[in-house]
Amino acid sequence: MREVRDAGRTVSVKLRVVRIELRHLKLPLRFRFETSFGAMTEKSFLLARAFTADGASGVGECVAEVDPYYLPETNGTVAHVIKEFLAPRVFAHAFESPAETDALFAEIRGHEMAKATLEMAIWDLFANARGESLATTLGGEAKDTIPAGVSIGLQASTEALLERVRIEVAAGYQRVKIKIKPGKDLDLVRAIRKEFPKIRLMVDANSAYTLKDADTLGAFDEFDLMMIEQPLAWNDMVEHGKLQPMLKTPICLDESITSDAAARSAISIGACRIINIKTGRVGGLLNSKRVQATCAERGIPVWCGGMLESGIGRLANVHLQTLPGFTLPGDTSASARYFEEDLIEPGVVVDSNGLIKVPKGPGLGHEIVWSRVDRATVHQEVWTT
Ligand code: OSB
Ligand code: MG
Repeated sequence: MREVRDAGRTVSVKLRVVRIELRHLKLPLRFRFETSFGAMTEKSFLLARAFTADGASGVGECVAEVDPYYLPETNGTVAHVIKEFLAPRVFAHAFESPAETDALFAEIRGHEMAKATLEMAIWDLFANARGESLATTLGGEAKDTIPAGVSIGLQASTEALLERVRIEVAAGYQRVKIKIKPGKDLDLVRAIRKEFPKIRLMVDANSAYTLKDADTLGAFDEFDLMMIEQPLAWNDMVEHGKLQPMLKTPICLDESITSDAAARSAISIGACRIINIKTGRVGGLLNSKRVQATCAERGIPVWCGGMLESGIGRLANVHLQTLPGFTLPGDTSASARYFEEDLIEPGVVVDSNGLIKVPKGPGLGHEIVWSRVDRATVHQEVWTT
């Protein structure tokens, strides 16, 4: 809700979205990012922009990919759902709070990434209209910095992986995560531990194992890992509940946590001891806040995951991490690791202590360079009321 001073009275003005742009962008990645489910050399993603009649705007980055190999949504399903189901509901509503998208979108099942895209644009629109930072609009704490970790993809050789770890540790990152898959797992961790016995280290399997691999997964216990991320199937919480008691290493769920309800279920059956929050995966910033609160009540640490976002989605992740409970370094790393030229100026920077500054200006707090966004845009659709 915006407030207008009128002869000393404060009059509330409801916010109406009158125009939505949905762009498809392609940005080359500085290096190939390989996981157990595939490899990426380019970031191909959707960007939504919501406008009010007086020209205020907000932007939302989508974390869906070209194919449904991480989770079921794709750029194609997101564009369809935004156009047919979400945008019409946003146009029909007068907003007093960005939290109202929750009820507006409630009857649409699933499609978390699509919902999160438009929801982020509306949070950013409110932050811009109020002249405050997204962290403030979200209700974050007055933190100046957040701790940064880094996610390293599968490499061609163990030596190549060690070289990447050396670079990231020297850069100051507070925690290193490596991707694993069957056959590329224990040997990698053993080699890293030999050279770096003390760094905060973890592995992410992206659902590449089954319960039959419990012995392999148990063998990680000797390496003092912070956690094993999503070892088993993306849609099987019960199996994680069987695996966790067999391991000393905490399991962290990523793919399996698509809502606050999923977080409650996972924790209640002991399927994990840590949760990775990704706004796109849980259906938005409000749901991210809910998952964070659920975890805080139950003593479960959370951290903010990443999806190789451009600077726009990356900054939203920075603001989200000002909420209480984000005590562990996340996967938000420096812009320059991913892109020759990010879409924001300045890019997200990580200092030698592994810290990222929380922007204090309105909205995302860094300039979005629209000429670069235009150059990266391969397709655009516009809808108006
Ligand atoms: O599982 O956390 C994951 C990237 C794409 C899809 C899934 C994941 C990731 C990452 C990269 O680990 C984190 C980042 O650097 O943004
Ligand atoms: Mg993960």
